[in-house]
Amino acid sequence: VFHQTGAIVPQPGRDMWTRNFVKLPCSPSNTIYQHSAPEDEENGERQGRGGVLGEIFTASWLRRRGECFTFALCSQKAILKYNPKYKDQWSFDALAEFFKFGACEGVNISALVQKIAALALDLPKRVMKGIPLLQQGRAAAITLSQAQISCLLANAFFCTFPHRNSTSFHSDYHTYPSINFTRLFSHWSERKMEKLKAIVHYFHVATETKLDGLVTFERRCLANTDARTWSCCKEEMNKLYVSSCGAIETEGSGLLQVDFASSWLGGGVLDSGLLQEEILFLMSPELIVSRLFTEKLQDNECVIVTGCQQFSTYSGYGDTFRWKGPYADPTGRDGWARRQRQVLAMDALRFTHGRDQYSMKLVVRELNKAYCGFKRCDDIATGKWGCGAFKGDPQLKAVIQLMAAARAGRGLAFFTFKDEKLEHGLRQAYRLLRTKGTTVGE
Ligand code: AR6
Repeated sequence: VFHQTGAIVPQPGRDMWTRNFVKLPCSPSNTIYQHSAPEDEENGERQGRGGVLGEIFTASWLRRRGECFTFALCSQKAILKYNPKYKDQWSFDALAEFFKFGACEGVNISALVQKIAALALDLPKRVMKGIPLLQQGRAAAITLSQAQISCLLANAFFCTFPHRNSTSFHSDYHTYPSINFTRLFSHWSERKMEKLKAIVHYFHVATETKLDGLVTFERRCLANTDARTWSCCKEEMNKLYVSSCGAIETEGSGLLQVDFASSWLGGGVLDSGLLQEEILFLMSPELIVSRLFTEKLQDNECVIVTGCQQFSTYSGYGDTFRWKGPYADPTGRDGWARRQRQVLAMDALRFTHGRDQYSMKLVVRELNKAYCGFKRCDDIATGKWGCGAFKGDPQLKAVIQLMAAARAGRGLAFFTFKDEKLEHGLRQAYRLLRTKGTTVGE
C-alpha cells in the first residue's frame, strides 16, 4: 500500500496456511521452520531469527570466522536443512561450479550470497499478508512491490517454500510450476552457468539498490467463445507491421509484449530451457515469482504482468545464449509506480504431428487464447508464437493472431525473427485481406 508519505509499505494482514494461499516459509504452521533450531547458537546475532532460516545465515557467519567452508557447501547445507527428505536426491554441482569462479562480472559471489540470505530472512517483515493463489477458472490480480518480489525470490533461491518440491499427483501444489531453485543448481551445463549469471546479477541489483516500484500479475479467463461466435465476427483486419529484423522486447517496447509461454508459466526457466520465454524471465527475473502463485493455465486463460523491470541483456538463443551484461531500464512508471511494460503470457498448443493443428476445434482454441490476452489491451508485439518448440505453422499462427487482434480492435507488430519468407508472405496475405475487406468471420 502507499503510505501517506508516498512510500510503498507492506500491507498488514495475517498468515494464511490454507489451500487458497501461498504457504510461506516463515508461517508459524511451517513445521520444518518451527522445529529445527540452528546448531551453533553461540552466535548471539542469529538468535531470534529462528529455525532453518537462521541456518542460512550460517554461511555468512562461518565466513566471518574464517572457517574453510565454501559458500556452495554452506548454501547446500542450508537448503538441505530445509528439505531433509531430498538429501540423497538433489545435487548441487552446477551451483558449486558457478561458485568456483568466486566472482561474476565484478560481483563477489560469497558476499552476495550472504546478502541474499539476509534478504530471505526479511520475509516476515516484507510480506505480512497471505498471498492468494491465482487459481484456474478465476480471474484475479495480485500486486506486489519489487521489494517483496526480491525477498520471495531470495527464498526461492534457498529453496525454502514448503510443499513445493514434490510433483506427485497427491501433493498440494501439483498443478503449480516449481518455484524452489533446486533444479537450477544441479546437472551442470553451459546454459546453467549463463542462467546463474543473470539470476546473480538480479540479486546484486536487488540487494544494492532500492527497487521501489510495484508489479501486477493478472490472471484472465475468457468466457466460452465457440466457433460460431468467431464466424459471426464482423471486424476487418486491423493495422499490421511486419519485420524480419528486431525482437519483441526491444523493437516492441511500449506495446503489449507476448511471452510464448508454457501453460506452466516460465517453462524451463528454473531448469535447462532457454527459449523465448525462459530468456524473457531471465532478463526480467521478477517474472519468475509468478510461478509461486499461478496455477497451470487452462485453454481459455492467460496472464498479464504489468510493471516488471528488465535487469540484463543477452545475445544468442538456446545453446548460444549468453548473459551479456546489466541493463539500466529507462522505462517510465505509471501512477502505481509500475514500469510501463506489459507482458502477456499465453501458451500455444504443442503439436507432435503438424497436420493436427488445422482442425477447427484447435484453431478456435488458439483464437480464444490470443483473444483472451489481446482484448482490452494496447497494440501487441508478437511473432512466431507456438512455432518453435511447439511446432506450430507460422502462417496459420500469424493469421490467428491477426484475427484475434482484429476482434480486439488492436494493431499488431509482428517480428518474424529473421524469417524473411514469412515476412513477405504475411505482408502479401495481409494486403489481400485488407483490399478485399475480409472480416474475421469470413
Ligand atoms: N522476439 C521475436 N521472436 C522470437 C524471439 C524474440 N525475442 N525469440 C524467439 N523468437 P519458442 P513456442 C522466435 O520456441 O513454440 C518455451 O520453453 C523464434 O523464431 O520459444 O511457443 C516455453 O516455456 C522461435 O523459434 O515458442 C514453452 O514451453 C519462435 O519465436 C515453449 O518454449 C518461437 O519461440 C513455447 O514454445
